This record gives sequence, C-alpha cells and structure tokens, in this order.
Amino acid sequence: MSQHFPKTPGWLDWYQGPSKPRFQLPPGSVDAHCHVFGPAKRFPYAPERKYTPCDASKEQLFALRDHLGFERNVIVQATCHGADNGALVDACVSSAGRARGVATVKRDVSDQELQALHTAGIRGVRFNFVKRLVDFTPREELIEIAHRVAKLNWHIVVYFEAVDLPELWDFFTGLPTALVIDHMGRPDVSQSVDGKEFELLVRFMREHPNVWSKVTCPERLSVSGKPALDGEQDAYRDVVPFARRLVETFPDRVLWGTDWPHPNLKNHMPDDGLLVDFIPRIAATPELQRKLLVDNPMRLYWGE
Ligand code: 0GY
Repeated sequence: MSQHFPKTPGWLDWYQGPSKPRFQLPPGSVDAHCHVFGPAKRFPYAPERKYTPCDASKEQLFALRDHLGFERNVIVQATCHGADNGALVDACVSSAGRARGVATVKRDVSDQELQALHTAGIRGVRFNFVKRLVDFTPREELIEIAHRVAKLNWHIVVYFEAVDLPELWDFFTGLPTALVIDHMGRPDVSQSVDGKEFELLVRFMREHPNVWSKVTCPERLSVSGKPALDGEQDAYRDVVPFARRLVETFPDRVLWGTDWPHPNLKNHMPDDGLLVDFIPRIAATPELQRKLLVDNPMRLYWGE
C-alpha cells in the first residue's frame, strides 16, 4: 500500500543546482555529516517523527558528492526515520564502499542485527538529546547500547544544545567509546567565543581525548551572518571564530560535513557549493584542511 507523507508546513527543500566550489577539496575528502530521507515510497518515515521532510535519495546525495568534489560520505541517521535504518543501510551498501553510516538503534536490537549493520558500513550510533527532535530515552538504555556497540569498536555521536552540556557531562564521560559532538554542541554564536558556554565545550574536549566535534552547520548556527547564497563572500561570519577555535585547538579531532539536505532550516537554504567555500575560513592551512577533511574521518570511519 502506498503511503502519503505531506511535508511539514514551511519545509524548505534542498538547494537545486548548487554552485561549483571555488575551494578545491584535498583528494580523498569526506563529507562526514549528511543524511538520506526516504524516498518515502520505499523507506516510509517513522510514525514517531517530529517532522516530515522532502525526499532526499542516495542517488541525489551521491550526485552532490561528485559535484562538490568529495570522495566519500558519512551518512547519519536522521530522526524522521526513527530506529529504522533501512534507507541508511541501502545507501551505504550501494556506495561501493564510499559511504559509512551512523545508525539509531533501540535496546532490543539483537547482536545479529548489529553485526549486519557493521557489515553494511555502520560505524557508530547517534544519541539525540535535542528535545524538539526526539522523545526522551532513559539513560540506562543508552548506556546499555553504548557498551554493546563498544564491542564492535563503534563510536557514539551525540546531538545536544549547548545549555544542556552541564547536565549531560557526567553521562557523556561515562560512555565507553569515542564520542563525536554534532555541530559544535550548538553554541549560541551571539555570545563570545571565549565566553562561559563555549569555554565549557572546549574544556570538555581538552579533558577528554576521546571526544571529537563536527565543525558543521554554520547555516544552522549563524545569528547575524548573511547566508551562503548568490555569491555572498562573507557568509556566516559569526560562526567562524567558534569553528576555527576547535579546528586549531583540536586539529586531530574535528570533522566537517555539509548536513545536506539540511533538515528544519526555517529561513534560507544554503547553496552547498558555497558551504564548501566556507571551509578555508575555519581551517586556514593545507595541513588543517587535510586533517579535517581526509585524515580524521578516514581514521574514524575507514580505519579497520
Ligand atoms: C542535523 C540537524 C537537525 C536534525 C536532525 O536527525 C535529525 O532530525 O539531525 C536539526 O533539526 O537540527 O544534524 O541535520
């Protein structure tokens, strides 16, 4: 039976016809945070989802990869698919080894299912603490999952708002794997880069060498910066000091990704080509760029 999934009102579709980046990515670059949505006809969205996106297929993702000049993708399970990793797994196994994945699992996942996910290319699970995106999961369930995936040498990706870090700190430090923070822990970039809030994230990474961060989503975090549209040269300037600080302080523990197809953006949809042109503003030297785009994601996702 075919099902209909009307998009959430006001949903912005991803940018059609992205520009060719001026910044030439180093050979072997990885887009280490992106998603696939559906297509809903084949991979229906989860009943418990908090939004209904437009479809964004693996073919469209791989076309974007080639257009921008990336070699590989790390595809992250989005909340609209719940713990049904079907679309993600299908994308990974269709990628000829050029995509790895981060899944969402529940505590009742079997060892056999985890092994099958590993074979498909999954190397991590995502714990989401952003309240508008997910219902609450008890911590003991997450700890149980963490210990099971640790045996596969996977890591845990965590998505949370900066104000929630103090409350999550002890839980995070008790996790037995590498920990990857989405979108720099969503700092309020209208505050100072040396302010209390971002200092806490920096301290968290300094004190815990197993913690990494994605320096992603300027389009999501920017408050006053102009969007990366229509050739704008100085887009998202308020995010630059935050990303730059992490790249320069922890050059071996940062990752970059497009976040295509950019779920839940309310005001504008970025041109992904111009997002790539943002990279040299946060990673200023060829060495920092190579670590951010090649060495770090390869070590975490393709190092066997
Ligand atoms: C992102 C950001 C968001 C959504 C999700 O899984 C998701 O639904 O991650 C968001 O709404 O901030 O990483 O794509």
